[in-house]
Amino acid sequence: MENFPHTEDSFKELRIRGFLSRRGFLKKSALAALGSSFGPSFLGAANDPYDIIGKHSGLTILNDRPWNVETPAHLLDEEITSAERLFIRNNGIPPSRPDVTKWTLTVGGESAVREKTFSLAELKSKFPHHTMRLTIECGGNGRSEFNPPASGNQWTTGAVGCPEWTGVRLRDVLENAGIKDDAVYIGYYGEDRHLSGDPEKNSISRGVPMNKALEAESLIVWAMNGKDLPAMNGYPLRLVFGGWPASTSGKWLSKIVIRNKIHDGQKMGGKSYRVPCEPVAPGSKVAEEDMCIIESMPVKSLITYPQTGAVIGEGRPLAVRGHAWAGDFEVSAMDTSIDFGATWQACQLASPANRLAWQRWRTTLDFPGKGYYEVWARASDSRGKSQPMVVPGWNPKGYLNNASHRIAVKIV
Ligand SMILES: Nc1nc2c(c(=O)[nH]1)N[C@H]1C(S)=C(S)[C@@H](COP(=O)(O)O)O[C@H]1N2
Ligand SMILES: [Mo]
Repeated sequence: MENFPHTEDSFKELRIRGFLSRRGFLKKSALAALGSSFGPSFLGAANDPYDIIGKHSGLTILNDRPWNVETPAHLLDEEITSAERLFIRNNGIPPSRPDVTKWTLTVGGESAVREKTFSLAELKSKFPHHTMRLTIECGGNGRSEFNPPASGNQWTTGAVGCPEWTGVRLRDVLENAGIKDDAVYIGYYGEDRHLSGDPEKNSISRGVPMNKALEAESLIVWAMNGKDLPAMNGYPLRLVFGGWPASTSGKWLSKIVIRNKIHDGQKMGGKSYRVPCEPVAPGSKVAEEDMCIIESMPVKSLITYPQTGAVIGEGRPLAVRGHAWAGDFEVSAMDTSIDFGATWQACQLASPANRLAWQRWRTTLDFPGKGYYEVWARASDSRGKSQPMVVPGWNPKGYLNNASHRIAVKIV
């Protein structure tokens, strides 16, 4: 199988907007040039907060101060997303060279019975370890397709991944500090600094309601795929809440507060990670009090093989595959169409490795003859909700776009 010679020109409708923005394109070329002479991964000085050493050179850079980097769909084909391919979404300046022997996690807040502080060694020795695959997806993944456009990182489809995480249950740690009866929410604080450099300001401090915090899959982790967390993905400690906007999965974690009200940290209010409580017309102005916090993410899927632009010989069946996920729920059906949604064909769909892990789907497609085709993919969840074919629910910050993923295929 080969790729189209001029994919970017031939398939305007499938273009990746962020990649083609002049700023993004120049940066990517400069880095690619560096990468090609020194090896497959991005370069940088170890532990520089502006360094993304170890990341795959095929990732798409949306911003470098701070780093916001996404993964093209075909690079997400792995069953378990590798460290070098997991997207980066930074709101501030990550800590440089954290001394892990001195790193501590404090649990407190008005609804904690007592304040407790743990070293990493204590966390690892006091509580049972759990290893799980959990899907994290940025609430703004897919933002680039909204019209009128929404400000923020212009994610296409790649702010998602499903690595295997190892750590302790958040529940066990919260219970060790003691949870008062009036607890309703938890909030996190990380050791990254605000972009202004002001030490009084947090770059982000979000959280989840108690029922999500106490789930068996809600983890405080120090390892990803059996190794230390990558520097840009929260080393040495982070939260992971599978299926919820990944902004809840606090990185460089140093403090958790148990709250008697909805956590009011940085990026909990205003338009951040919130959508209109009632649907609004595209371009509407929405008052802050009419915005609701995003919880479980909607059902979604990706085609990870083949890469868009594949060229296939006539008469040859094409094996197609990808992943599907559905927030707090399970994906129950997966279908593909090669005729722009006129007809659909059911795919094979695997069970998740554990709750809140993405699910592998596969199918084999036969094309009726030569020409241009698109493969469209549509996942449905256990509640009967499916992915829409068009960009759903315009909202001021461009969250929750779960429109069907499409790739172009040419039969010759
Ligand atoms: N401390 C801290 N935690 C954070 C962030 C951050 O900027 N600082 N970004 C959040 C957002 S918006 C997302 S989408 C995820 C991204 O996780 P990743 O960079 O490991 O992919 O981290 C979340 N946790
Ligand atoms: Mo995010």
